[in-house]
Amino acid sequence: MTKRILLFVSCILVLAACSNKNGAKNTFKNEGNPLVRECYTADPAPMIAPDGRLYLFCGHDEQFDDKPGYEGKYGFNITEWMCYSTRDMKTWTSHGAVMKPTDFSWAVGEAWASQCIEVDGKFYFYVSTQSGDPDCKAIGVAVADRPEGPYKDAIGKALILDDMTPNGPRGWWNDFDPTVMIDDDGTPWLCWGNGTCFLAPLKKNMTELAGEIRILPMENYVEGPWIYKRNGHYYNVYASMGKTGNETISYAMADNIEGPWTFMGEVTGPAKDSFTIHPGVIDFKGHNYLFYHNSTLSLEGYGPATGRRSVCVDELFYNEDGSIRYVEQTEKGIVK
Ligand code: FUB
Repeated sequence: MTKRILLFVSCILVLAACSNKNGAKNTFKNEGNPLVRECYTADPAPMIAPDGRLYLFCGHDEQFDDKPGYEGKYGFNITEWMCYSTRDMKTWTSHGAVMKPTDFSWAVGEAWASQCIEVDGKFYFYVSTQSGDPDCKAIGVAVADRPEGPYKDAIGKALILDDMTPNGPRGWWNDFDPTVMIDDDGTPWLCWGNGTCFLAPLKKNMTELAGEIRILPMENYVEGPWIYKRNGHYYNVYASMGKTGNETISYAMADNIEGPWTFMGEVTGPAKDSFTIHPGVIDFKGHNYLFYHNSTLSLEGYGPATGRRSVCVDELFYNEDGSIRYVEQTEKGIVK
């Protein structure tokens, strides 16, 4: 009985650590991987804000099957998106939860992968959630004046719905994991997809499609695309299927965002104890970083699980020709 009460109290503490909405300001030191240890976190999406801070958005993993009210499916239970920030990659501030799927009037389901981008002083937050049950994955967009929110639904409906794309290998699971970039000519591009990698231009308002949805053929593609441009090359870093049956991270490069894309190989292997891995690549203060998640953290008696992942970061290096060197996932991370 005492054991049960202790487990329940621990569980509440783990949840409380991450669930302060807008205004929570805990700080913590980067002590190696996993980077975030106050609660379970997944699907990292880094962004540099005009204030010079790196903001990190991620989902709050809460797979506590033995906890009353547990509603997770597929081993996940992700009820909110979290935000962290840093000036130096050493000291981090937790801004708590910035949004929940229920903040979108039309959405049901969980807080899957997201990405935030700043345009003209506004922060556009693209998220994966569901538009209906079961499994009609969808992409929403919210907007805020500050990176840590408060965010509100920008259009009052889904930006991408499952009936806008052909049902590829994953059927109604096609439309999630958004990534956004602004091209040199000012065109914003939205890329997303599970099983199929989709690409579409956005209008300058960031909240409407400006053209047809294209399919980007990507070798060994599973999900979690992360697109960006560096020194004239386009990159798509994405979750691929590894030889062990767990996801790895691969990448492709192109001279034109619409293709053709050349498969370049693996960026890193499977994440420890996790079926999924999800990339977020960023250049910050002269260093390049690969954010990803693994499942090595044990918090309050809960060990590794599909839905108890933790955000990690390791340094990423480019070769002279722009190709990416293989990234070893380390426990030390970027701590010197
Ligand atoms: O976290 C839920 C889903 O798992 C994400 O949307 C995928 O990228 C995978 O990490």
